[in-house]
Amino acid sequence: MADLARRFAENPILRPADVPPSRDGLLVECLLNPGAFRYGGRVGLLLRVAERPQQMPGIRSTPILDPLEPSGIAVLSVRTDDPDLDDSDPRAFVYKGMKYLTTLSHLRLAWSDDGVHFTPDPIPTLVGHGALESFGIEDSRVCEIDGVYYLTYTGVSPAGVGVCMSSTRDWRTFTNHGMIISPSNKDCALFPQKVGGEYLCLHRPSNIYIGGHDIWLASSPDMTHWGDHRCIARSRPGMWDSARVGAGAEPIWTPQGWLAIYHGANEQHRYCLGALLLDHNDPAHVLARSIEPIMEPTAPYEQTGFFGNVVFTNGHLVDGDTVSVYYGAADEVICGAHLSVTEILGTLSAVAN
Ligand code: MAN
Repeated sequence: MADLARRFAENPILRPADVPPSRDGLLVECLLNPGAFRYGGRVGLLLRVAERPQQMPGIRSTPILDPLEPSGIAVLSVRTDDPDLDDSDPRAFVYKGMKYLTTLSHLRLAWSDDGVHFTPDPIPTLVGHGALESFGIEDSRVCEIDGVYYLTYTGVSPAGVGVCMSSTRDWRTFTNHGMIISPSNKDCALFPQKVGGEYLCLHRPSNIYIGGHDIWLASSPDMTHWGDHRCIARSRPGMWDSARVGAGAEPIWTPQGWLAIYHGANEQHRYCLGALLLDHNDPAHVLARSIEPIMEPTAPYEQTGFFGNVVFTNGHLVDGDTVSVYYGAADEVICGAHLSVTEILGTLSAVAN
């Protein structure tokens, strides 16, 4: 095993109890998968804050955004002995044939001077809006291009799971660009610069019939209209990333190519991190890929939690050879780890295209 991550001694760096709920009647159940960026000399994380009402014995209750409710939120409550309920996954349940999430997520800023000790804002930064985000917004990547920070995150609703985008220059006012890639799609990571005159992103469609949960590349003239879709990295039967793969944060420019850290899960929903090396000028060309994970859930806070055996990243900062990876552990707490770009590159194996 080649786990290259030097975990912060302070892990977990943020826990649910560190963040006040967005409103009375909700509890912060989990902190997950933050975007990471630098702004004004500080490090910012854009946390995913997952909330729900206090769970009563024998009842599963979950909040849903509903503009017709005076509070803006409806609560669906179902008895756990209801034969129409399938409650086997802590993250989602099926009731009368409809799928719901067990928590409602919003995005919230946390700030730090040293990249380790973070102070979360007391109120949400971005919450779901409209019919395509009624089950919340999740897992925001943050990519800065020419002074504009682009946030690509997952919008969840009964219509499916798609990629939504907002942008900001100052982290106070935000422009909402709506859903830029339709369901089923998530894990959208923009490249930090144009390649061949076009914006690029990695994204992850989910196919139920033929195909799977693989990483695709797309290009755009304007960041909102995406085309030239190409499947560049598939899940690999029998390996640690056999069931699904998805991009992490923005690919990192290195002299050898674009280094893209990604997550992969197996059929047991064990989430690890790996990496791809993509050609500078034609990133659809995968030069090399991890055989073994570069990071696996080995620490107790990664193995046990709201959903155990998960390390999941969509935020990192690069300083020379060091990548500070911010990640969600066991879908419950926020952690950090340092990895070396050189060490990651040294573990990748050439891919025949
Ligand atoms: C999915 C997403 C992530 C989550 C993982 C592990 O990929 O919902 O937000 O962290 O599953 O549960």
